[in-house]
Amino acid sequence: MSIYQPEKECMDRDEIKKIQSEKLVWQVKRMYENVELFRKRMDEKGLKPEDIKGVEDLSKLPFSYKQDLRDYYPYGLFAVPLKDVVRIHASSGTTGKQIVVGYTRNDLKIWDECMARQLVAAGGSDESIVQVSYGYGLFTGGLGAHGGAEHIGATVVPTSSGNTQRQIQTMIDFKSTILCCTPSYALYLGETVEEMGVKDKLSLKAGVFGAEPWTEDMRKAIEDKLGIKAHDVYGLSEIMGPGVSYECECQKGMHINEDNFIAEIIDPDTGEVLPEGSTGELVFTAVTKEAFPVIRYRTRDICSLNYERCECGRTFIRMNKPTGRTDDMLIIRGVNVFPSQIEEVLLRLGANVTPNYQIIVDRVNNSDTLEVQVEMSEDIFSDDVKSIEKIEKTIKDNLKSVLGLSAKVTLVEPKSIVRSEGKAKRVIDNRKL
Ligand code: DLL
Repeated sequence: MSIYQPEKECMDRDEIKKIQSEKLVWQVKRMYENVELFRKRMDEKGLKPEDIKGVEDLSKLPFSYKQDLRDYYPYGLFAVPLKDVVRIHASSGTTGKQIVVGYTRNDLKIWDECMARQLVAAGGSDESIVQVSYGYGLFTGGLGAHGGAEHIGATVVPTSSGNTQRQIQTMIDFKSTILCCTPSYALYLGETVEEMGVKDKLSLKAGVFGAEPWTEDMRKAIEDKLGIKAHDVYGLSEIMGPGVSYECECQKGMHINEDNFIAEIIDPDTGEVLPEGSTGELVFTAVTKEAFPVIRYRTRDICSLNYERCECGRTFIRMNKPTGRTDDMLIIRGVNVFPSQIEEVLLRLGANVTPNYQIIVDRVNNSDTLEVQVEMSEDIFSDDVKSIEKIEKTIKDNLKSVLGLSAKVTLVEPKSIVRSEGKAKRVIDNRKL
């Protein structure tokens, strides 16, 4: 396997630290000048940009949170004028309002480079035919993978997600060699390939899968069904999108693109930085991002970092697969869903339903399913099937427009959802991970 930018990906650790320090000092200064919230938080801590001299001072800096993006929606945290922003992406917030991120031309170049490193680590080159079956649009998956593939000169097949049988026919006819999509979609594609009996017609060699948690068992199943090597890729919109970290041929954790992102593991309750190798909340500082930079961003992902040298020769540290989250965000078919978004829809619809609801997530035929059970109000409770169906449809349509996902909606009798004496347990997640 080759390495896309060995001069960067295999840099001496001292060199990485030096670069991170220089860029951090630059980033803190410009954010202090341009981002009101950051300046306010620095002032509250009695910190001036001059107090930050390098990575050793990182832990002095204030954290940033998903809530900040909501409070400063849409553009309030940008560090450049909008005329310098060439792309916007967005992702689910905790309520109906999305969180918005922006990129300058240079940000896109860096993103392309990071994703290019992933694709080359998966065996990609200018001879590859890369089928991008992540969703295109405000979600970062489609255009993120697309940019990386073009960057290495590969031939991109931008199918986006869905239309599974046609997707497979395209894969066969266009001789796609690398597949990029969510692992659950990869598995679904693999099963459909089996059903269609066309595995021997595929030219696929590798896959780059991420945007949601997946297990080693799932990896084996995907590799087996599609006859490929499956690589894990991690990222989040707030930091960049896919390619914040990437898995090499060793398949033992994802190398963090440390020339752009500094990772820390903290105790989610106290905010203390934990010793090397500990499991805790992953925090990122984006030192090169121009349009939407973040310092010490709380990802809410739980994982650990691996500082051991990797056999592939890359010197960037690796993050292990995230094992969970510190918040209640669910990832359903690759889409981020907060229970509060569902609650908001129900409250908005008012009288016919009560805010007593239960979210049931499951995996059927390797595809995630979402069911929302909602209690009817006493007034509407009747045997009139037509009106019940109408209400169910209204809720379903509203959920679809807010979440971007189809959910099964079932109205249940008043007082039939189990009441809790403590915190309501709104979510039943039956997926085995
Ligand atoms: O999911 C970006 C992405 C697109 C990553 C395509 C990889 C491939 P968001 O929609 O903002 O961005 O969701 C970010 O998804 O905080 C994690 O909880 C989860 N996540 C992303 N990649 C992985 C992964 C994209 N490889 C959130 N393993 C993150 C586990 C992942 N969880």
